[in-house]
Amino acid sequence: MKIKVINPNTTASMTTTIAIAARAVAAVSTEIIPITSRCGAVSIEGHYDEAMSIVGLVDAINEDPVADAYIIACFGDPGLLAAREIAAGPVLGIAEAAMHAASFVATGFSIVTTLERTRIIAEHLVRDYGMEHHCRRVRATDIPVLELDNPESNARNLILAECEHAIVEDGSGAIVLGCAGMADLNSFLEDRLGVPVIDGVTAAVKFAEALVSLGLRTSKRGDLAYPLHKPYKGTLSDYAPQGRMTARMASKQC
Ligand code: 2AL
Repeated sequence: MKIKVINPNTTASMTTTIAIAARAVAAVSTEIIPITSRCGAVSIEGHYDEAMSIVGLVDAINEDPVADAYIIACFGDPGLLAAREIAAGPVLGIAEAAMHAASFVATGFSIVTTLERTRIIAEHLVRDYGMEHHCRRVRATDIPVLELDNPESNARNLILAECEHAIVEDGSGAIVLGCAGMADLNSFLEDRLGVPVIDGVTAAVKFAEALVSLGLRTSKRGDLAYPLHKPYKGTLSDYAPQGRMTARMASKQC
């Protein structure tokens, strides 16, 4: 099966980190197709960055080849429901996947993320996903997303320290990593913390494989039906829904 793993920010080196993590857990028969968004912010750290990332995400879903499943590799899960509207196969957000995985292996988990503002966004997601009973606390490290990619930064030690606080102070039995750029930290952290550490990229790959193997696709009944055919005006006119076939959208990428 083919799984597109879409980094909705425009930093290719982060996509490389994400792709390595995804391929490390994928089945031999799974082809991971990593995609870096062609337009938008270099890192996604707020509501505006998220909103602006959705056009690039739509392009990535629509471009060839068609995949069996899609993963939005950003912890805000930007555009998740819009992506489900346009895709036939399952679409998973890494925050959603990680929280569900954590809820299977611990009665309480903490999320350790980047900036204070993304901490608040993650709290919204906890509520949206009905995870309030499982998530004990969302913690920020004040590390900008691109610093995770900088080998000179002290990011991994700061994240380790915050995870240690989470285990002791929150009484959490598992840690959810709150950024796709942390996808390479799993074993470093797990070796030192002694609790399950869940990165959403790898969790989403395994859930996507399971859903595809079960023959499950995105429901096209109700609000996840393909978008209604209608004109769009201005700079988004090329993104007007064409019904099921989105070839025109695919040929007019941002
Ligand atoms: C993210 C992420 O996963 N990628 C990105 O650019 N921003 N999320 C975050 N919470 O920092």
